[in-house]
Amino acid sequence: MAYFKNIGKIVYEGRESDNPLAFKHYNPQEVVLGKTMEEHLRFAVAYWHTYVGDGSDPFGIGTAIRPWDSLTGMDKAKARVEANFEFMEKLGLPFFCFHDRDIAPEGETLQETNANLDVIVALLKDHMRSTGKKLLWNTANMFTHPRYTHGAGTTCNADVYAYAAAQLKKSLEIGKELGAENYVFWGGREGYESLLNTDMALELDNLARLYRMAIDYAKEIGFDVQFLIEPKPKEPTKHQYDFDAATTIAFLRKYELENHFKLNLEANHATLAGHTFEHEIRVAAINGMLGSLDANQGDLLLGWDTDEFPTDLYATTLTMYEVLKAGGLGRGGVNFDAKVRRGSFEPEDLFHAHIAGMDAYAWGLKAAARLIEGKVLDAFVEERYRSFREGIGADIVAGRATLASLEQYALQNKPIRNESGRLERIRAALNEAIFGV
Ligand code: XUL
Ligand code: CO
Repeated sequence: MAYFKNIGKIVYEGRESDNPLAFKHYNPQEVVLGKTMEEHLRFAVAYWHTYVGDGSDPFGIGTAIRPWDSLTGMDKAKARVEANFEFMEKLGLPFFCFHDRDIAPEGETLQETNANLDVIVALLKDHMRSTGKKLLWNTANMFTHPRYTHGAGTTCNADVYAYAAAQLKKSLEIGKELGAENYVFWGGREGYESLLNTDMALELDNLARLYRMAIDYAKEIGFDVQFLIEPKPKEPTKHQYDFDAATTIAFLRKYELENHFKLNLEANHATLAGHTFEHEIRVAAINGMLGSLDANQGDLLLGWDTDEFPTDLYATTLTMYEVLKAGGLGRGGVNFDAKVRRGSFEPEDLFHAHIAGMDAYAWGLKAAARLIEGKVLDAFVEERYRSFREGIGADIVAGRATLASLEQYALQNKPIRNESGRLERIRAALNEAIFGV
């Protein structure tokens, strides 16, 4: 059955096209810097926003009109599976991502919940086999249900911790069954409201213990997966433990877990942390921890996670620049962890939103390739740091310098001369790379 009856296959028609249901920039087979766009971008649809989200907000109930609205329970879950593959096929999306609770409803007991999951996972597997679509990552939702009010891996209640572990175990089994490329941990309620009632050291130790159990179990069942942690500074808790890339890397190193994890970075989480997305990607990349991207954008006028579809070309260009410089996303991809606005309630809007995001990323990829091919930034940065390639700078980089040798140099040095950083000239060049004709 077709759920999106009025929409056909979305194809690349190029810049001249005025068809809103066509790609103007995303041309999957077009080669950019030696790889096709499809290979670079590895786009994924986020099950939760696209099939489960209903447009509700703290002030109003859902507005979304969806073709499966009349169904409930497992019938609705099955309809969403069908809709997912139709949607991916029509948009040419190679991957999808989900939380366990997105795909199947919770039952009265954990046994019943797991049985619901088994039915849907079998259905997903059939469709994946017949369509060739793949699972970029799955995860366990350990934050929505009231049992997780004090957290999951960082809860104060050992019974809740055990429940979370059971849920995680099942999710790893699902990941293996569906051949997931990655498994994501986003610390939904892994954080705290107030130190007045919190044992931070115990909570962090316990979180690391849960990660260790996941590594051991994946090994035990032969699940060849890349584990990812998704940093976020706040929301839902006031202080999320995985605040940003740097904090998360420090946590992983403390517990000697760094070789088992990479990061799943999200644009809106970066801005909530007071960083740009490209900052977070660079921090991950220079630490060998760039895993995957959750593509969206926030609103700088708002202090919460608005999860808008990414349309800002400066941001997508600088994002893809960082990705290309880091050597690509490997097993990761570009997952649209993004939702249509509450006022964009028609099924057709889901297509417009993904087309906008895919085109913005394709544009960003092409502009980033122009920056790299023209050595626009590289040439300047190379020149800017040239003092570290000769003389005293080369000594510093080689580790030959000491405070005494540097003092000796500084004492006899001529007056120091700095050079302009030329940021405005560089920004103009960036504009040319993005918009130049
Ligand atoms: C929440 C968020 C999650 C994760 C997966 O802000 O980004 O959807 O991506 O749990
Ligand atoms: Co996310």
